[in-house]
Amino acid sequence: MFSFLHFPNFLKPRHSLPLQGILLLEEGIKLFTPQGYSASKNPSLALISPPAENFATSFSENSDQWQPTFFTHGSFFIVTLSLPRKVSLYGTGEVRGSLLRNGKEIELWNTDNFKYQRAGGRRLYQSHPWVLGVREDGSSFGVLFDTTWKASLKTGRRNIVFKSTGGPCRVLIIDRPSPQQVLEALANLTGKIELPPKWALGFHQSRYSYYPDSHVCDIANEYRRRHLPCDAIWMDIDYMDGYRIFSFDPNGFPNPRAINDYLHEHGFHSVWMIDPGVKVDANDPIYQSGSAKKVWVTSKDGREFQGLVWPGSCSFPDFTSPEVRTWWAEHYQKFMAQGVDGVWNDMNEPAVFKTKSGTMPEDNEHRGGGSLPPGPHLMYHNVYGMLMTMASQEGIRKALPERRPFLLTRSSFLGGQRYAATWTGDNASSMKFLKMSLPMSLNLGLSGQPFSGPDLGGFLGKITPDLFGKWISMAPFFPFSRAHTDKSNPPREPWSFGPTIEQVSRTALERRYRLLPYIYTLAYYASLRGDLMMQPLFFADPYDLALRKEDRAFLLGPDLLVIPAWIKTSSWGIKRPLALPKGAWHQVHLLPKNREEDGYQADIKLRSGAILPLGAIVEHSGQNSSKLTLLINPDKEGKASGMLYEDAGDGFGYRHGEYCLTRWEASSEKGNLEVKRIVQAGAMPSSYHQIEIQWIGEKKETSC
Ligand code: NBV
Repeated sequence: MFSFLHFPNFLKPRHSLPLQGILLLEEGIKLFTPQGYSASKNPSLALISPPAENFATSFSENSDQWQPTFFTHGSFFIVTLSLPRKVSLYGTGEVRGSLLRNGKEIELWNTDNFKYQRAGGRRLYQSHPWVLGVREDGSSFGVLFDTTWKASLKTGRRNIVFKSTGGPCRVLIIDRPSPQQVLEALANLTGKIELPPKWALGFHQSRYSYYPDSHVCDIANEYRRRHLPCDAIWMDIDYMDGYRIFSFDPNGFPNPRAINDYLHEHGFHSVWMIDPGVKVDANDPIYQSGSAKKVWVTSKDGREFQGLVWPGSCSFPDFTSPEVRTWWAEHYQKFMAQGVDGVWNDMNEPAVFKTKSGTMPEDNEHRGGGSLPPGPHLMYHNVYGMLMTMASQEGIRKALPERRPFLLTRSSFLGGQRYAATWTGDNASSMKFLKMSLPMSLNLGLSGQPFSGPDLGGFLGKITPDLFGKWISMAPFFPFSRAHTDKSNPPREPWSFGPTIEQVSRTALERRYRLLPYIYTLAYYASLRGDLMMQPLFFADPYDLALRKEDRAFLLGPDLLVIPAWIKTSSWGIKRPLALPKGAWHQVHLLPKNREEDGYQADIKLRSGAILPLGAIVEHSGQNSSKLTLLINPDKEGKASGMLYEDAGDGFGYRHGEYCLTRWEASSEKGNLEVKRIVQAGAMPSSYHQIEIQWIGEKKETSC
């Protein structure tokens, strides 16, 4: 059963552990503490403010209540929780496979997992010890196993079994009337995303690697020359000098400031990669200062641990220590001063080459500090990436205090959304991976991380023009929208596949930019309340059981239903009929109909009663247009409403009122349409002066 956590103690007896206390954190949120739990052996990194240990003493005698049971089995700690009948399970983080997580087994051990092949894909780059349950009646619960140790999670028919290599840990259960409310509570407990700069919500072009710097400029030029919208170009590891982090290759990237200036002049932002491994090199300033400050993770015998990664032998900063995080953060000062806009943290599981485990030994030692105790790698491995992003975010923030940080990470943990957006690692260029990318981002959202997306096009393997067309047709809808590919592949930019696919790409990218005012509003609500940007279909109607396992279509925010064209045209097609939410969802077009009918673009439908704000077609998010289109789908009473968030697109002025939150209300009475603009909050005037109304249904007189 638990192949991953070997069972030398298989024959050992189980010992049940009594409950020490139940703490009611707020109505419907309970924290269960087993006997033997100790915060110093099981620090919480998921929760923003973990309740102090001694609070959990209000022992409850009520054994009728639904609660977890705790055991020890040899050296393992086990939690089981019985499940209600016909429950639908979700979450469990970044996982391959279907949206519905019933009957799955996953391993919580962050793993560099090329093509998701290792361990059958049961463990990937991130760990989320979290399950979301939706009962038959639509009410919902969430279970958070509050531990960072290596563990496994099994969602059986009758119960959930969580098995950890750490000692007794606390379990938190949230019970709410709907899944949306459970996720709002999860966001309050584990944190929300930072409001991203607007450019980060545009389209991104990446490759491993654009080299030398002139290649970066060529890509930027082609995008503009061909009028293909794009906001950012990404620099992968080859920009570095011998893969030394925070350095630039003197031949290929002698003047990074000039490249960044060039990109900025042409309306692009730049994102540059930083890995955790520091080359063991007495002449490298990062290694020198790190060694002087003794920042490295050590082996069991107390000696500096070294492992192979891109630069050769590397040492690894021990991000569990606040002093080490501050040391790390300081390096961003000089780096960001080169005009770097965003940072990409890769390989931070951490990946270590030529080892059986793919990472550092489990008995390596971390020093901890602040609220974190010292502990073995077995305890800190799963949060190594998240602690790295915590330090990176601090560094970017200090280096550019007037700008919103943008950081992308491969490895993370429950709560990691506080520090970075994420992508789903090294996927492949196949239909299978394209299909899988939808439930992957959906389940990341259902685990508290709303800002994610896959490598569009797929990272590994060959691609046909047709398959690229299918991938790029999804660019409008993933919260994080970036095309990326491996080194061994020929060019993968939209124009590399001939004029037909270039036009398909243009249509897809223009659709994203038309949707940008809506997507930005969704990001605002994700940062404010923890709302999901990309949502599963069952959010539209948690009572409709037919929607519970549908993962071929999805929602973008609450108002747009997206049905990929490829589910109709490929062998992934409709083997079982697509389950769609009931109600008058109306098909809408963002561009002239004939352009959208190219056989690749997804159908999109607007919820009855919704108003969708659309921007003009621009080539990047910094290009201003004062024209806003409101697409209105009135309900049976002829009414509709929608929200629109606007601000400067970057900086923190919005925290002091420099934003504009508008509620649009539309009604139709006796043949007269009325559209009202109600400024709900914020002191900034709207930047939209020209409002175009598109009323779905008959054409009528409009006043605005
Ligand atoms: O830095 C190179 C790649 C990167 O392009 C990719 O996105 C990461 O997931 N990186 C992994 C290391 C090498 C992969 C073969």
